[in-house]
Amino acid sequence: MIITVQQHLLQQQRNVSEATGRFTWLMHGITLATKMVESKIRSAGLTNILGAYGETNVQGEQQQKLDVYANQALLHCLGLAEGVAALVSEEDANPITVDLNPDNGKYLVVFDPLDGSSNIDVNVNVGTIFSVLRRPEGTEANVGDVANWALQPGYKQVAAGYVLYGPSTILVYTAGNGVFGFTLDPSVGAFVLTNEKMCMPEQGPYYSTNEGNAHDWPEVYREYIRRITSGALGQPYGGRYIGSLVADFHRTLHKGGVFLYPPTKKTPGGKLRLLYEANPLAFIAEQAGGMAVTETGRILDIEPTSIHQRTPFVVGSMVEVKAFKDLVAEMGSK
Ligand code: P6P
Repeated sequence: MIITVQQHLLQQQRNVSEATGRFTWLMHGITLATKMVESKIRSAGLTNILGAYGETNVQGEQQQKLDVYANQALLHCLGLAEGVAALVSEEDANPITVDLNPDNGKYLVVFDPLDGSSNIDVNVNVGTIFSVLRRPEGTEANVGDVANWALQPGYKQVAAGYVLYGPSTILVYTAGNGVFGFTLDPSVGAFVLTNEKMCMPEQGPYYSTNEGNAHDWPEVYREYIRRITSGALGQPYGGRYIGSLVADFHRTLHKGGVFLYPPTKKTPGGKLRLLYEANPLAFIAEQAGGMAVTETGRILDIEPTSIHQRTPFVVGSMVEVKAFKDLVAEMGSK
């Protein structure tokens, strides 16, 4: 007997007293948009949807055609969803307002429409990442304030999730009551529940990072990789790096281990974005029994100062991430 994501959300909604159905509508917007993206990705090699779009985004990155399509799909579907006040996209410099009426617009959705899109031309997994925030209490319908509404620490997220477009298309999300996994069943065109209460193993077999940057890392990161690969945590480690954040994270969630993107001289504040990459994945990691930190503390405690800000990112199993925190303390105390 299958349970679709819509049925799951309606069941969950019954357990949440103040749920008004707006959250369920919002999640419908996300699942519909990602099914549209999935359909485009599946036929990417056969239609003229691959390659560069010919413009750069606010990050200064060359937009791929599928980046633009995914962004438009999410803006369209979430723009129709009840309860959405505004949207923040990795592809757009400023937030997009939807319904600023305080009686209707209760949520902000922050998303990376298609992360890792540079991998599409070589047929490697890509993903959509999203984070749901409550509109701050007492905010007036003032367009100029909307960007500030999104500047909330990650522990305030209402929900977070991702869709991984791989051999199968999966949706993983949390609303603070555990992590749930769904698989798109093409025969019915619905995400069906395939993993209840996903848990990250306490320790795992892999470390995952771009070691091509190691010469540029702060010393503590080099020492950390030296230690875990020399057996300091009581076992050998294999290296796995796909270069597509959602795929590297999903493997870490399932198998355990650690993923890290340290600061480099080129990106001293880190490469990954706080609001729509690190925060949503950190929320999922913690809900699954893992951890997510920087050298200075918990990812979810960072007070954001701009909607596109970046952060160093160390996420994974309790054993590996705690070992990183202990090393930072050990080296910091030297
Ligand atoms: P690098 C993809 O461009 C991305 O934003 C993430 O998906 C991925 O984890 C990271 O960058 C890869 O970066 O510098 O290793 O190519």
